Amino acid sequence: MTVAVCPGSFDPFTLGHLDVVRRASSLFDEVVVGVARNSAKNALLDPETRVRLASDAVADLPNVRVDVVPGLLVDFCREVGARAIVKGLRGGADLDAESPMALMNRHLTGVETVFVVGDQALAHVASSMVKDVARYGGPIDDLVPPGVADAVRAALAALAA
Ligand code: COD
Repeated sequence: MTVAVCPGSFDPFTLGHLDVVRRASSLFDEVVVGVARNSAKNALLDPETRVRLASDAVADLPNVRVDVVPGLLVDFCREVGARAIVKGLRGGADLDAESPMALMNRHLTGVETVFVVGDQALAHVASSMVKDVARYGGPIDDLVPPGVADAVRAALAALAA
């Protein structure tokens, strides 16, 4: 059985992420969506909320589950028996950002990274932009799976209170 990990901050989980996970689920027997910490980013949503929202979004994919990555991604991959990490590309900038991570992860344990090109119709969708649009009261409901927009607005409101 081939297992792959789809990692990300997922702060929040978007339709772009869902597109990548769907593609991975058609390539591997089992896919574990790994909610991880990116030390370069300050998360808006807590890990439990990110796991819940991602789990709801992938509920119709029987070979996909969601879990927290507590530390290094390569350790998590080893723990779940993953042969590959799957990442999504929106364009050249993503490849530039992802290549050093893929090389570092391979250096650490030999795990390979597989890149899938995402749906061009979602190439503008990024968690950071979704949060920014929401922060200024813009509509984000058609950029994220059901339930995510409300959670983002609630977290932003709590931050402002
Ligand atoms: N279309 C296609 N792909 C997309 C889209 C879209 N619209 N939106 C996002 N993606 C892809 C991104 O390119 C990325 O591959 C993935 O989805 C996740 O994106 P984010 O933004 O949620 O997650 P990142 O980039 O912040 O994730 C970085 C990690 C958390 C995976 C990384 O920091 C990590 O591995 N952390 C764990 C600790 C560790 O091992 N660090 C060393 C890493 S070398």
